[in-house]
Amino acid sequence: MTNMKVQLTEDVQNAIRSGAPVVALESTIISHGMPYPQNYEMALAVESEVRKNGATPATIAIVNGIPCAGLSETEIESFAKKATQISKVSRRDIPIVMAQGKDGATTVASTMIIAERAGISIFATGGIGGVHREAETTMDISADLEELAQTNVAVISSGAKSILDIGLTLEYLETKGVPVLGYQTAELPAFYTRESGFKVDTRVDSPADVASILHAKWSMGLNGGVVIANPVPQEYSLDFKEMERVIESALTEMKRIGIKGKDSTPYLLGKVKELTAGKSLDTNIQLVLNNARVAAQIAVKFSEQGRLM
Ligand code: PSU
Ligand code: MN
Repeated sequence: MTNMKVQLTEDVQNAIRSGAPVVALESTIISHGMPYPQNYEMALAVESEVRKNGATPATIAIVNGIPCAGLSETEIESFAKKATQISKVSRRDIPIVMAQGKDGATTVASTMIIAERAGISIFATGGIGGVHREAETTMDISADLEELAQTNVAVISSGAKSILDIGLTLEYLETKGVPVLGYQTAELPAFYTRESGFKVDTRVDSPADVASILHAKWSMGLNGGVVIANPVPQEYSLDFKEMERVIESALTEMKRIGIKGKDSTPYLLGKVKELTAGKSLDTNIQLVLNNARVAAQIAVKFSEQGRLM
């Protein structure tokens, strides 16, 4: 579905028109996921990684009320510098930020929406939102999951952080009919670590095999996304037990000071970073780069196979 409401940069528009590979990237990770200047450097490095692997990057955000696919370096810098002054925009916030003519950093959910409207099928990020721990009482379930249930975009991530209940997140995705593929792994990674103790639905070993699954799903009219879980490279993975301890203490602190709603995820991410003395930031950057690389390779195969159909 294409829609005139999304503004494209010239290179993104040319790539989409000609059916060339394009990879969407989100902006919440820039404004709310990492500090400046690492967020700015990360955003540019990720775009360059996508290009090196044969695809066109399209960083997605709402700029002055306009949903955009493809940002200039100056725009990326502004999203990186203004950081949390820019609102975090998920599905429910899109119409408000558009009508008010403001800037918005897009989450996985809203990036998927804008990517789909622009005609982009492949999207790389760090981690997806999910069912939070104790969601049975808080009802805190990320809008990312509902988006994956209905919007036709494949999301390459390093799984879900264990700030979430990974088991419940997988149950939710199963109910909603969202395939969870492990890229060269049978185990779902837990963002900072290659292990989580949970299995994926299917292990897939090559970009071409992932692309075939995407074409099969969408050509059958099975609407919705696909989660492709790509583990952090071994040399950057952190210790599972140590991360569990850090996350437990971040969760306890969050409960104590009463943070809720859309502020939960950014709070937990910041606290984890603080408690690991920045070690988690380096891991975060490396896994995003790795996801961008694999996403570009999948986009190349997805586009090649699309031409043969
Ligand atoms: N997980 C991360 N890094 C992030 C996010 C999640 O490891 O930056 C961001 C993504 O933009 C994701 C959003 O879509 O948080 C989920 O927020 P919420 O739980 O409020 O839906
Ligand atoms: Mn939430």
